[in-house]
Amino acid sequence: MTEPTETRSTKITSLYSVSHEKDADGFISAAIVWRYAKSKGLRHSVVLTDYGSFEAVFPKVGGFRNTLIVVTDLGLDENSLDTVISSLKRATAQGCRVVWLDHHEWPDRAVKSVLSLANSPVLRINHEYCGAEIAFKVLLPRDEVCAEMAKIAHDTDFNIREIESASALTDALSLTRFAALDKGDDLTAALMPLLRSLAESGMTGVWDESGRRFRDVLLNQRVDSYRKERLKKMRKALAAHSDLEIHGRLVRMVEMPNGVTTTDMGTFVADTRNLTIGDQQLPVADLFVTLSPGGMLGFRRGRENVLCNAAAALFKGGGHAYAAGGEYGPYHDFQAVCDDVFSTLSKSKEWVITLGQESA
Ligand SMILES: [Mn+2]
Repeated sequence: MTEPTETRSTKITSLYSVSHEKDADGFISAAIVWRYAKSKGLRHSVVLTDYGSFEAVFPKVGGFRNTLIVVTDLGLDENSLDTVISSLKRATAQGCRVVWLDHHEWPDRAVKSVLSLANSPVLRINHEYCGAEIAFKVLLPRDEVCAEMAKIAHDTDFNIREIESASALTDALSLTRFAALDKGDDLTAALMPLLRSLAESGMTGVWDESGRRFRDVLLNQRVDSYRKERLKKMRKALAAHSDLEIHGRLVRMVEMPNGVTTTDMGTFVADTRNLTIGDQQLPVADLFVTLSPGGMLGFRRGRENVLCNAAAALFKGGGHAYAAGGEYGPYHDFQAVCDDVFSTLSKSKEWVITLGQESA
């Protein structure tokens, strides 16, 4: 790749970073991009966003000049393609250059549209790595601080959970996000102090490895109480679960409490130690379905005998075989939704992996 800061006719003077607000991967990607901007002496600004909010971010970019626009850990789908591309076209006509680094699924049309932008756009999509690993490899492959952060992002993005600081950072981001949503605060602003420390000094800037705690005492306390509260909520939600065996697979539905992520709930119910309710021991479900307060459905699996994405496709959604999301819509009665979801799942066998197909 030619240096992103050089274009034929103009000199890039600043960098605008757009990254995923949802998790540690997007957050760490933003920290890596920030370090890159610093290393090149570029003025830097950043916005964290999510799918469905591109319309609030990209049109602004259309007014930029001589700016390197770096998008990380976000895919471009059909829904927002036209808005995003028309803004980027205006930007590149004014001397901007686009670098887009991601690991999600992209429709062909989106790939072609980004690659057809002026000023030699860089587009790297690789499903083997998380977003932060790609940012590290492409932008600052010799930076030790970025190397460590990319490892941490990998641990949380692939839900490996072997690195304590990775889980802690994920929880710190979740609690800040839930608090910002609650108060109507701007999330990028709420996360800026943490992001700045991370970009400046890497993980050691925010996390004390020997004390196994955040350096920010208040943040550390907030993470502790968030975890206690979350555990209580998850236990309560699980106690009110609804089970049904469909096509020989145990399907379990749980109503998501506020302030808990689907990934956390999915990890909680996959661990048999959490499945004792009173003197009853629940089996791990094959397919696990969460219903969020807004009527969104999450799909996770306890065994590799079901396809989460195929189940989610029955509810206007999709994703991976091991994790997917769909939509139910507004609801009042949890049990009525369960009956409805169970009935839809009974009518299709697409989501069931039958014997002999399991390795496929
Ligand atoms: Mn990611």
